[in-house]
Amino acid sequence: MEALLDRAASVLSAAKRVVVLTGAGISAESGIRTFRDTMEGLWKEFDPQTLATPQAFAADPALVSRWYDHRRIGCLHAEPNPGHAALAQLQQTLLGRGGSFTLVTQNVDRLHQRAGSTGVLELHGNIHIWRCTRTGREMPLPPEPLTEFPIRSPLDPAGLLRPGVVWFGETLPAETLLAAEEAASAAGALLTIGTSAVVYPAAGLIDLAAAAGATTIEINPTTTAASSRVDVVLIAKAGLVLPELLRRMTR
Ligand code: BJW
Repeated sequence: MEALLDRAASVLSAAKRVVVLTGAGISAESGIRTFRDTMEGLWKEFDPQTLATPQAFAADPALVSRWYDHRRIGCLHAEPNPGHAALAQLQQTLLGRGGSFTLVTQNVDRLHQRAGSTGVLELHGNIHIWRCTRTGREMPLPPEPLTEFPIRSPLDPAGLLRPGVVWFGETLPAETLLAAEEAASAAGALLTIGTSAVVYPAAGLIDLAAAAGATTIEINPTTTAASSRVDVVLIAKAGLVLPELLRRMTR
């Protein structure tokens, strides 16, 4: 582990352009369940992979919006953890050295921004802004849990509010995806953290960077679909290893 940490730190220090791709695992230590963890309590009989689809919303908008509202409130109550904080500091460190840094996240929780990261590319939208199914107009929800589902749109009597996230089968925000792909294609190093790397096109960014010659590093407590394709695998929790990586880069 020591040698791998040193190697990762020297790769990140030497790269002029660094791209970080995060997934649900980086927020696990903030108490937010990962996407492919089993749910608990009220929601344990529901499969997130079934609920996160336009088909589920069309079939049962009350159920799907209640689930997203429950998760939205969980995100509001969660706090960024040392992994989020280390990434915000890594951005400052690398920019201060004249390099470039792009943080691409699949997460919808906004914890990176709350930790101080800037310019975050949110591939799968975010859970705090909802939009009217009729007008497409977006709006934030109040900070307390809603009580009536589905949520009627205040903009159109025939419209509902849906979460501003990207469901399976929906396209990612085009400009955000393009910016992420351009950054990955120009990266000297790509660090993938806390993602099972099974959802595309996000997982494809790892291959895009590798094909362009970047050194790839993974942080995850278990091996993933990407582990056999990356150069350095750090089997560890993000909240423990990221501060240590940063310490080695700045000592
Ligand atoms: C820790 C930790 C700690 C724990 N520290 N780590 C190419 C091939 C095959 C399929 C496709 C393809 N291209 C497109 C597709 C179809 C589909 C897809 O990828 N399907 C695959 C699943 C088979 N993709 C799409 O539909 C995308 N749209 C699209 O491509 O449009 C064009 C198109 C349409 C139709 C056909 C073809 C093309 C849209 C994808 C949208 C994904 N949306 C979701 C829901 C968002 C809203 C919500 O949150 O509810 O995004 S699904 C879900 O998965 C969520 C996540 O962002 C995403 C990724 O999950 P993530 O982050 O990796 O979480 P987990 O739970 O899987 O993993 C957590 C990891 O953390 C684990 O590894 C743990 O070990 C680790 N961990 N503790 C570090 N402390």
